[in-house]
Amino acid sequence: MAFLSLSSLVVATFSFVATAAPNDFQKPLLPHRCNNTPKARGCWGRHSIDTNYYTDPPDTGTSVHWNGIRILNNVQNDVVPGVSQCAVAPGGTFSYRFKATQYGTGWYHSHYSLQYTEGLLGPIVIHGPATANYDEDFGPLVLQDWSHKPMFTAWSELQEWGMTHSLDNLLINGANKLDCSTSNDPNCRGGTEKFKMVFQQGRSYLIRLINVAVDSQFRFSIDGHSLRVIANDFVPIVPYDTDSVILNSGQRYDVVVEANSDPKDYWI
Ligand SMILES: [Cu+2]
Repeated sequence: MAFLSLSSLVVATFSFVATAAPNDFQKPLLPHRCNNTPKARGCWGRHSIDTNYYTDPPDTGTSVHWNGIRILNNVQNDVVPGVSQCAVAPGGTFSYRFKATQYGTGWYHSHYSLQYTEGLLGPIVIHGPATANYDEDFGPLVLQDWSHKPMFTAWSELQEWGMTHSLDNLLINGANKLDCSTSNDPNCRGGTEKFKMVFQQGRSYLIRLINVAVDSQFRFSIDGHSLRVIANDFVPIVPYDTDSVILNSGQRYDVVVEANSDPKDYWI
């Protein structure tokens, strides 16, 4: 999680160490093979003219997008690998520098291939004024869809056979429960807990909703409570009350919830 305070910090710097995480789409790094010299042009470190890029995929880099953040006159920090920067090599570091000229709720995610669907993402809060009062800033609620099968595998199946893959679960701040006892999917992982938040009656809470899904739209609501919407993406808005908000991928809503119902459990 990354938090910036707009009043005290104008320039934000983020450093990321990119590592090649082994999973089923990446083979272990190939051993060093040869040097490229005037007399051996066919060699290029771990790769050569004989490298089969279908069976020996090149090392995976990364880059990190500051979703929704304005990167004015600062193209080299605008994250698109192969366009505004080279991908950060495995084990390498890269510092992004930008001016935080907006405030509110955002998120960052890998801008390289499908990495963010495997978890390379997180929320960003840039603190600033609000259009309505609240007692407590609860922080971000990251709404996510989750595939048991690695998305790289699902994507290559889609390319090869045109199979559609619907995602297996939905997560709030990385948590949800799933009963795998009736599933024949070997990738199913159960035994986990649902996300819970605890309110104190009479207090009001700012909740920062973020949809980071790859393939899902969310309608967010809390039974027995209404939501006072005070910001959308990085734009403060005139507050309005509603029972639910709809978020498409990448969108954020800041809502204030008053704990004014009977003290008991309510479904999110
Ligand atoms: Cu983005």
